[in-house]
Amino acid sequence: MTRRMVLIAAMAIMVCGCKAKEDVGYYFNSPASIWEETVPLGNGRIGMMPWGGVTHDEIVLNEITMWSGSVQETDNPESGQYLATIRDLLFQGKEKEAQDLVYKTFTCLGRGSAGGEFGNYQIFANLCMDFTYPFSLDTTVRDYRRDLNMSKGLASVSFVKNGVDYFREYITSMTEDVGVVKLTASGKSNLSFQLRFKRDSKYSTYAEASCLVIKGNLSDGITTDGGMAYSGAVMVINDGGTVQVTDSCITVTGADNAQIFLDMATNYDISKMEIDKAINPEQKVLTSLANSQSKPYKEIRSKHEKAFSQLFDRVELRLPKNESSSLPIDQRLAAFEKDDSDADLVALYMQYGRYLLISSTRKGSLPPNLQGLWAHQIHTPWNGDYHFNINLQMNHWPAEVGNLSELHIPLMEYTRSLVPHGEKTAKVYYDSDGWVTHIQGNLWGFTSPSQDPSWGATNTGGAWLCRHIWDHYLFTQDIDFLAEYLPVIRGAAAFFSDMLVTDPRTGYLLTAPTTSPENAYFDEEGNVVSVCAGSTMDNQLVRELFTNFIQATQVLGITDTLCNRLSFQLPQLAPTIIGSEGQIMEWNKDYREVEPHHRHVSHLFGLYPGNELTYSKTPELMEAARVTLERRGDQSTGWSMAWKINFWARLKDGERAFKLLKDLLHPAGKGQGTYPNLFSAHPPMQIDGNFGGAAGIMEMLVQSHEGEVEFLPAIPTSWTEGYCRGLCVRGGKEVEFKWKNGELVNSRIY
Ligand code: FUC
Repeated sequence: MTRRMVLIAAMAIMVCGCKAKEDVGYYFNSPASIWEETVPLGNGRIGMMPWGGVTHDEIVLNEITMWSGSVQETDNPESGQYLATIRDLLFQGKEKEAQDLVYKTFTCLGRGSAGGEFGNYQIFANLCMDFTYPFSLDTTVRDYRRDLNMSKGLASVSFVKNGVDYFREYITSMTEDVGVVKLTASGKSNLSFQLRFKRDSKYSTYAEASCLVIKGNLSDGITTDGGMAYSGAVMVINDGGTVQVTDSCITVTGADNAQIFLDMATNYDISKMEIDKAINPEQKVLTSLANSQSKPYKEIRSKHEKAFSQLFDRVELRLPKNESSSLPIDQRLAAFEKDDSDADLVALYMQYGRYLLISSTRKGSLPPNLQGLWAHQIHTPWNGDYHFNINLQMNHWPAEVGNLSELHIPLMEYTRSLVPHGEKTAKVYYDSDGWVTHIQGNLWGFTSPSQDPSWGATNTGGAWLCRHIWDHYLFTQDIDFLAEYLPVIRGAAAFFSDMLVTDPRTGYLLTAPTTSPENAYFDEEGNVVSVCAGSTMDNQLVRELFTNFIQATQVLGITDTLCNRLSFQLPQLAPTIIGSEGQIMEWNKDYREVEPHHRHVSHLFGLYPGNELTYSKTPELMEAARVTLERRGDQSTGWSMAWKINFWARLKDGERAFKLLKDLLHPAGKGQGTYPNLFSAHPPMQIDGNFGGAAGIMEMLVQSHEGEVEFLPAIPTSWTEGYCRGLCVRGGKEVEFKWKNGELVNSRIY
């Protein structure tokens, strides 16, 4: 059977999955010894990561709005007057001088992200649990096991001590919107523990209505506690024994079983994208615990499980297993390095990406940030923020194809929330219509260029975010959605239509000043320079943005004069050019790159996630893309290797895509790859690699960017057989397919 099928002529051959479905997950046989061994739970708003210790357990708690910072005036009103000079200098070949001027004049006001004014996503708190056990001289612990069940969204710990079976189950309920820990012990009165909150900054706790409450204020970026108010509460429902609540802890003594309920909240209003002083987070959490604690755990758990699996079970992937497939996850990861025939680990990794998306966002919430939802520090790497030159977008690569389309919506809503801020930035810096955002974002509407132009001058963040709107439409065919979000795409297109400038040397329309994220080149004098006029990524992004907007108006039957202007400008955009080494040129001149192995591969945006480069349209550019990747090398940060899996999949090279996947799955230790809990290592942990890697596996299995569906475009020969159900393709369809001896046996598009 052919692997390519024109979408319209969809075949309807039943594929037999045959085997009963097993839950997807992994386990450890010891408590976590580092945070990267804890297992992530989340319901799109609150997150929990239990360490699972026998005498001391600790749950890292997260709440998606937990951000320091505040709305700041960051657009520099002086900047616009320098734009013409900066551009002239660039076009005169005085790149270094242009860059110096950009550093002086074309940045945000204030200290930006480095100074903390910008704010950062951070841990909510830790919930510490200290256990005491009935006295015994025998201190051994037997049969310890710590599980993550991804199909159901559950974590558990079980062990035997002094002949007593202990069991803890942790959920972040999708339906009650609270965290619950169920604790059981066989026999009677064997459960005694103490709970308290811990946080590495100023906070207070007190007892209220059988709850232990934590509260505090975050920094607004200027003062230490003038920002967001937060509060969390925990309470215990016991079966036997006693419970005592003081201002600092809850003590449970001699219970048979117990349930811990907890909730967290801030006074940030996502729908308004600002702090609402009228919101009382303490009241919120106390009310939610009062409502949920009366419900039987069994009922809470089964509702949660149903809601979770309704999302998770949409996709199934079966790949060959070997004897390592049943090992604890840390050992399994290490074994895969030596023997990659445990292809089932690849299926697990793909599903883990879907699991993380289900857990870290939901309708009405925020999109996952650099930490996803899971931060264990106050000062998170890169502020745990939103980066728009690859990272936030990569977080959403598995959303559509992975059959979690509704989880793409928070990104759209976030993008739309940037528009009014970005309109102001567009006027101030570029005297242009429309809206722009540069590379960094936060909860406070920051759209200015960042403080350091070497990475902060990129201005195509908004253009890139808009491709997600169009792709969501392509996958869902949801016309109402497209109509609702058309103004966002229009605003981004209007901006570029206005700000593009003609390069007098070539006649091409270019973005300027800009960068090719976050690489630098040597100018003719040998200076290291990042700021440039036009970059290949920008050209490709703007070309795609204009094309998508025009197509969207056609789909919606709208007449818009902007389309005429864009159609006139499109042929004037600089094309993607092959450089002297046969590579895709990264900038508009064939400069020598400072870091040939740079982690960003921005000039291949048109290969993936874009679709400017394909074998049918641009075979010579596909060859140049291959050369580019060879020159760039394979080893890099987690997200970079994840991106390269997608590139090689688009180049239809299954062996090389698999090689990159193996690099990504390399046990990270202190370096790059994957941590024991399967979190991606930049290092440190950064969630984008997980999402990009999951998307890469999907891209190896099925592609749909050329108006047809291609099954198994890039699988390695070692994946001799497999079964896949539920991935989505453009055109609003799902697929199911099965292969044997590397050949498609049957397939279905529905
Ligand atoms: C970009 C990348 C870095 C890191 C940061 C969060 O700036 O270049 O590698 O991923 O985002």
